[in-house]
Amino acid sequence: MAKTHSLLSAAVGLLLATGIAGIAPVAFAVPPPAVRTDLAQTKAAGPYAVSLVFAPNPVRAMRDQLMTVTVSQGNRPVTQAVVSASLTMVGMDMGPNRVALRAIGKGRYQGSCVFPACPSGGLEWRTTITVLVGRTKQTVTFPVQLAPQVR
Ligand SMILES: [Cu+2]
Repeated sequence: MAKTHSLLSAAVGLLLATGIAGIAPVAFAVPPPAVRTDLAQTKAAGPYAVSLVFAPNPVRAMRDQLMTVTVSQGNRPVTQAVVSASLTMVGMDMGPNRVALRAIGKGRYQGSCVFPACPSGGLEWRTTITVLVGRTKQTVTFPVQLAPQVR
């Protein structure tokens, strides 16, 4: 049984290898983004834990991207913050791109943004989140890897 199974595995493996080899130029020309924007990234910003997630995924230039930021302190949601975001391209000044997020409850803040298409084809961006609570401002920066443009 074990032998049959391993033979079957080998056959399936060969089929897969052949299949993958056949589409290799397409499958490997576009590597998956290094930064998973479908998973919430969480970082500390002063006393707060700030997480960021984008939808849809992967993030692409020139379309509306919903940004959801969650702010908590000691596992309790921070609901009274004023949260905004600033999008910057790594290595190039693409002009100011600020996003105001609105509170949607439970320490979550949401806004829509658009990453411009870079003439150089650069896909590496950063999102800097500003959390203002009272007069205290904290900022934290997350990497954002855009997926290549579909044409
Ligand atoms: Cu650029």
